[in-house]
Amino acid sequence: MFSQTKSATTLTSSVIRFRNIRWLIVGLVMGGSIFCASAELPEQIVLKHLATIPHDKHSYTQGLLWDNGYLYESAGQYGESSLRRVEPESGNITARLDLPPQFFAEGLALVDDSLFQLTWRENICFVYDKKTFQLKRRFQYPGEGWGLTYGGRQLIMSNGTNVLHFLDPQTFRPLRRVEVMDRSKTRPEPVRHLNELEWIRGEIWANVWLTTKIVRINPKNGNVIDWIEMAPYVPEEYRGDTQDRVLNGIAFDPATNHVYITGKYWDVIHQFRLEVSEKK
Ligand SMILES: [Ca+2]
Repeated sequence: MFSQTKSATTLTSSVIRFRNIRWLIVGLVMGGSIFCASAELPEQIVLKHLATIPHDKHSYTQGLLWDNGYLYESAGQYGESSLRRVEPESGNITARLDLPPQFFAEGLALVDDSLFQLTWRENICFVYDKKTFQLKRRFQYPGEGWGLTYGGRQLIMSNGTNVLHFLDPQTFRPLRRVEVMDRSKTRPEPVRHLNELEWIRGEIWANVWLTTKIVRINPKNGNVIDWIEMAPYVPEEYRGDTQDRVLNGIAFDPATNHVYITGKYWDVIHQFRLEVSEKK
């Protein structure tokens, strides 16, 4: 069952259309809401907290996505890695495939009826049938696999650096890459340790490893659009854990604009509604 929160809390941030100019974000924290403003703000977003869903605290979440009434999850660690279908109302796992112990599962993306699951240092992406979890094929790639999402035409993959690779889902061949840079600083800074990814309304949202922040990225040029501070939603007992139980896992349902956020070994998934409005 969903447990409704007594008072809705909102996270507010802003969409900025880039023209390679510097911009400014001013953040204010007032009464449980985070407000951001910038020099160019055609619209702003609000993440309104709706519910808290149970999550398997034995799942080292490395990938999360939403499809047709279910969450799909990739859980990592050697000897613990799996692919799961999760019923969001209850948190129950309705399908599960355990990987052989030599594989450390990572990011997860859905292309049509195929689930793509990365591995960390095994250089293999497994492709499964969405319904049966039957292995259909596998791809090899160089380097580490961290996060994965699908932008409608291309897969987007992170590898722990500040580089995102755009891949052909038919061949897994790299098509292009962008470097993710935060240009709000006096000197532009690379955003390293990009981890779990989610394609949301033409943007890439990414967890940043070992932080409580989600970064919103412009897929065209890699520029940071904005940051979302999720610290208020990190379970109290996990705060200060700088190794394992960190924020990781973003899923989006475009039909309802619901955003699902969790972390590794967390016992909760937070459900938000993404609201977009013109800047006043
Ligand atoms: Ca995701």
